[in-house]
Parts: sequence; C-alpha cells; structure tokens
Amino acid sequence: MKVVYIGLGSNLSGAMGEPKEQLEHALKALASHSQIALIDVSSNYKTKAIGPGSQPDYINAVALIQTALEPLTLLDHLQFIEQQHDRERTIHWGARTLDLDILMYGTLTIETPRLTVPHPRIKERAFVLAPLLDLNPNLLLPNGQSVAQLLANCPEQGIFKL
Ligand code: A4P
Ligand code: MG
Repeated sequence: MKVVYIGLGSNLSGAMGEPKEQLEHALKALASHSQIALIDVSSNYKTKAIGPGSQPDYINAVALIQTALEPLTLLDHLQFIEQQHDRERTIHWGARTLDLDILMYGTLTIETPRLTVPHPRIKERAFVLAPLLDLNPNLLLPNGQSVAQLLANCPEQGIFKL
C-alpha cells in the first residue's frame, strides 16, 4: 500500500451539485473503490482561480489515501470519477466541474507523457500547499524540500480556509 495525496478542485457546478458538493461526492467515489482507503481530508479552501479569463473562485482540498493501485491505474480511476462529475476538457486551466490530480505518490518521482509526479506545479500553488500542510505539517517532497517552507515562499494567492 502506498500513501498518496490527491488534489481536488472545482469552480463550476456539475452533476453532483455546487463545487463543494462535487468535492464531497468525489471523496465518496474515491472511498468506495475496493483498493483505495480514504485516510484523511484537509479543510476546504476558497481560492482565486489561476488561469485565463475571469473565472469563479475554486473550492480546493487535498485527500490522503492509501492504495494498492499502480500510478497509471489510479490516474485512470481519477479520470473516470472526473467524467462522472461532468468534466469537460476544453480550455487549458479553464473553469472545471472537477479536477483530481495525483500530487504525490509515496516518494516516487514519475516523468511519463501521461503522468508527472509530484505534480509539476505543486511548489508554486498555495491552494495545494496549504491543504497538504493541514494533513502533514512535516511533509517533504521526494527531493527533500519542505512543504511548509515552499508555502512560506509562495506569494499571496488569495486562499481562504473555510
Ligand atoms: N497529468 C500529468 N501529471 C498528472 C498528475 N500528477 N495528476 C496529465 C493528474 N494528471 C496528470 O490534465 C491534463 C493531463 O495531465 C491529464 O490528462 C493527465 O494525463 P487535465 O486535468 O485534463 O487538464 P488541466 O487540469 O487543465 O491541466 P493541468 O495542466 O493539469 O492543470 P493544473 O495544473 O492541474 O491546473 N486555480 C485554482 N485556484 N484552483 C485550482 O484547482 N486548477 C487548475 C488546473 C488551474 N487553476 C486553478 C486550479
Ligand atoms: Mg488535472
């Protein structure tokens, strides 16, 4: 079993309701997989959208799971859950009903066309770093960088703990 951190984000309503409900339902869908144990979930954060145009604020959170699924099998499952939540892929960094990212997978570093772990933009995004710290104040990236230190170095990004 590997310890895996999953980033959740939504700034559009979808099949399961408003962004907060989309996240709650996605967590239930994750936990219902026989090879995924949902261990802990961060607080929800209301965050300013990073991306093109004017977009609604996001709700972001991070889940800590344990899983026996291999990284690409887990990614397949996350994308299946996104589909159930009306996810459409149109504009890069555009508004979305549900985004599920693999932030960290144990201490693995993966660089393949379909999957980069740790998530390539983890270090500059307060909306990922703050909920990661909720779950583990001593968390280190596989390269030894401290998540707390990275957050301290992040410019203010309009995140608000709910
Ligand atoms: N992919 C590669 N590595 C990973 C990974 N570690 N986890 C690939 C998940 N997917 C990964 O993703 C595109 C492709 O990335 C996938 O098919 C997968 O093979 P996507 O979800 O289809 O598209 P995207 O999310 O628009 O692209 P991208 O580049 O992953 O976006 P980001 O970096 O995830 O940013 N602002 C706020 N406040 N809150 C947010 O949550 N999210 C984004 C999306 C932008 N602005 C935001 C937020
Ligand atoms: Mg994504």
